[in-house]
Amino acid sequence: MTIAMIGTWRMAETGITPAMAQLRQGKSAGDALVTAIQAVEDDPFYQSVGFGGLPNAAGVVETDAAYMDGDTFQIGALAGARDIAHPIAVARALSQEPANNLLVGPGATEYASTHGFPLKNMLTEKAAKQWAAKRQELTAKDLNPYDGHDTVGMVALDAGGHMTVGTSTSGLFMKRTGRVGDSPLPGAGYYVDSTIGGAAATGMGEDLMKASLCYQTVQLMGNGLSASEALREAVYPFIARLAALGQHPREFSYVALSPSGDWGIATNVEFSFAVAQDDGKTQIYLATPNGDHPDIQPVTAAWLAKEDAGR
Ligand code: SD4
Repeated sequence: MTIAMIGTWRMAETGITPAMAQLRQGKSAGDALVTAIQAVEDDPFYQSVGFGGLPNAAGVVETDAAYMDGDTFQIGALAGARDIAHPIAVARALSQEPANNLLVGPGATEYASTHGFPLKNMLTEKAAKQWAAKRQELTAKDLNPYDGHDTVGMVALDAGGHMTVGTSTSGLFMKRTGRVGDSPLPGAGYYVDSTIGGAAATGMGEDLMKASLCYQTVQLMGNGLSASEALREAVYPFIARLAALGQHPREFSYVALSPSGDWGIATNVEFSFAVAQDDGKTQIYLATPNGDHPDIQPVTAAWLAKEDAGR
């Protein structure tokens, strides 16, 4: 049986590499997914996920995360959550509850603290400084505050053919308090069915949540399309539709994986992602949109050095 993982952005590699070692030892797709996403959450170098994530307009880090089991369709998610060190681990625990599967704000923090999950101030000094500088800049000029956002979204396949999907993000830099993106929303931010495959999204949540493109991608894969074909059919026509409605579509990027290890991506912006299969090493790729398909190249050493500069 094939084992595989795919994840959004360069940061996914940080988690996929140790998680693939676990899959090779026979660990489950659920354990591997949490290991992978937690590694990204713990790394303050990545400023859009977990510890070190960029804060909201009030200077507070609020996280969104989700976990889905492709065997059972159990879903757990949290939104606008504060002080939770490992949102993905809490999302997984919530997926095992019979109800109360999506918790927001203080409810999420209370659940984490009463169920033994570590609490932590997620704001680093570096992120606080960036917030102060951004606030000054925003008052001085009329700028779009919502840059500096990336979700880590991953799909995992274990040796037993089980699949999981997860997302974790601090959302948009300078978002309003309580703002929630697509990442905790099933169908829009993520979806997985172990008999068909899974998909996860990153980009501008306000646009991504206008359709359930992860769900649609999985259904199209179920109709026999490859991961790439399914994403192409789901994603690009929707972006075109938004444009036709005069809506100026913002960033849309997706990863998808099937139980045979077939993977694909779709994007309307330059987008990096990481993939690993069987005994192979984790490969980071860079995709550039080209009409209704991406051009995909392995990243160069120079690209990686630039991306990791300042680490
Ligand atoms: C959100 N989709 O909160 C997330 C952020 C993201 O690339 O993925 N940006 O809207």
